[in-house]
Amino acid sequence: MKKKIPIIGLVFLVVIGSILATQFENKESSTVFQDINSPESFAIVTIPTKSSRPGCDETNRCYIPSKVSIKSGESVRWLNEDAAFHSVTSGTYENPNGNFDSGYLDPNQSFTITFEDSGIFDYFCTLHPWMKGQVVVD
Ligand SMILES: [Cu+2]
Repeated sequence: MKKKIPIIGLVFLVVIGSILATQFENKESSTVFQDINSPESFAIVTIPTKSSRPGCDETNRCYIPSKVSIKSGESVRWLNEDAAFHSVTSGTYENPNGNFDSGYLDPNQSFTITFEDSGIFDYFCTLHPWMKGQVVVD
C-alpha cells in the first residue's frame, strides 16, 4: 500500500522553504547594511497592532516611531507587535531599492540592521503599501 503525503504538508514545506531562501538572499546582498542578531545597543521601532489596516498612516503610527534618528554605526531593531505578517523593506512601495529587506516578519519576530553610512533611508511594508518609515543616520 502506498503512503500518501498530505498536500498541506507539501504546501507548508514550500512556504517555509521560500521564507528561508529569502532570508539567505538578504544576508549577502549588501555592504552598507549589516544584519546583526545581537548588537550591544539599538533603537527600537515597533510595528503596532492593526497596522495591517489602512489608517495608521494618517497619524504616522504604522511604525513607531515612523522616523528614527541614529548615528552611523548604530543599529535599529524592528519588532512586530501585530498579529499579522509585516516587512521592513528599503525604498518605497513604488521604488524598492534593495538595500535591505526583512522578508515577512512573524508576530513577535524582530529584524535588526546596523547602518554604517549616514543618509536618509526610507522603508515600507511590502504587504501594506500605506506603511512607511524612515531612518535618519547622522
Ligand atoms: Cu505590513
